[in-house]
Amino acid sequence: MTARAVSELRVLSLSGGVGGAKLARGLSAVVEPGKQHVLVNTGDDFEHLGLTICPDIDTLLYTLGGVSDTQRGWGRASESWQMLETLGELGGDTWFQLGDRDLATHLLRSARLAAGSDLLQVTDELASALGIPDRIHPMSADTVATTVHASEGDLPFQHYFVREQCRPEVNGFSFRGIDRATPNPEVMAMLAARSFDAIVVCPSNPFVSIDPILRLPGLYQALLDSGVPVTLVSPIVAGLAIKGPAAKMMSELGMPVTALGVAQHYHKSYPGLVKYFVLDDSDATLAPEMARLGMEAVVLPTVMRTDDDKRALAAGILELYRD
Ligand code: FO1
Repeated sequence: MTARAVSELRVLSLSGGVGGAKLARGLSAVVEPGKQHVLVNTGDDFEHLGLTICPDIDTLLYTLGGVSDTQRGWGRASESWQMLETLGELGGDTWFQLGDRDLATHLLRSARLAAGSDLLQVTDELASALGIPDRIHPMSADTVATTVHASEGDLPFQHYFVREQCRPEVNGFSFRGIDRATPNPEVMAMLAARSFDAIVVCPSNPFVSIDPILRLPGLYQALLDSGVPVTLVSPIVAGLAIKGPAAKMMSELGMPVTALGVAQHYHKSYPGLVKYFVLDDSDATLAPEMARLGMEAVVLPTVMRTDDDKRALAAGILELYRD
């Protein structure tokens, strides 16, 4: 069998948040147009000011569309804030910052949903409007809402993450509606048809970005049955989360705040799922520990500052899948 070019590989990536979107952008640059399918978390979604807001979908849309604010990681570049400023003057809620350009996405999505489209259709429409060559698949068309169990009570995800700035101490999470939610049917059909050559879990928050996806009824089993080796990129590098509250959450949950702690979480929650565990160069000494968890450690530079970094990490991962 001639070794297939990395660019021809059909990739399923699982993503949520800013870190995940960065690797998805790297994968998009390495494979041919349409070869990457991104299964994205919707547990962060919420209704706000009468609008349906889908932050992880939008972070992915803007990042893959090349229009994201790369400094913040979320929202659009060249943004203005006239609506938000006026909303504040009128006494509206401004804790969740909605830029003028970003608002167009929320208005269009909310209007389409109100007119009877589902989240999968609306996301396809937005992705093609942004000229994105990859397919972006919301994890489900059904509503799944992440609740953070914190010292001061239960908080909807965006209240925890944005309004409270991740300050509350967490002791667990739940995903309202997940038991009744149907995993994205197109992705499930592609898994059953063995349509993927590579499956990559991006360096996203394990608890609030990846768990909501993997906990959807039947998805974990479908990944196992697909016969495709799964690669997971650690979101913890040298004991720190590159962005977001993953390290703080791990510490509050009593887990070791290391890449090994991440591997142990996935080994316990999803036995047999992860074949390749990607460690950053700075964590290379942890490699031997991975074998004990039935995982093969792969050491690569995983901190993505530039588009070249993203592409290099994506290429390094996909090398694992060439025949
Ligand atoms: N994150 C913040 O920390 N503050 C915000 O005001 C904020 C607004 C916002 C608006 C649209 C959007 O798509 C994302 C936004 N985010 C904001 C990020 C959002 O909280 C995401 O849930 C995180 O990226 C984690 O996934």
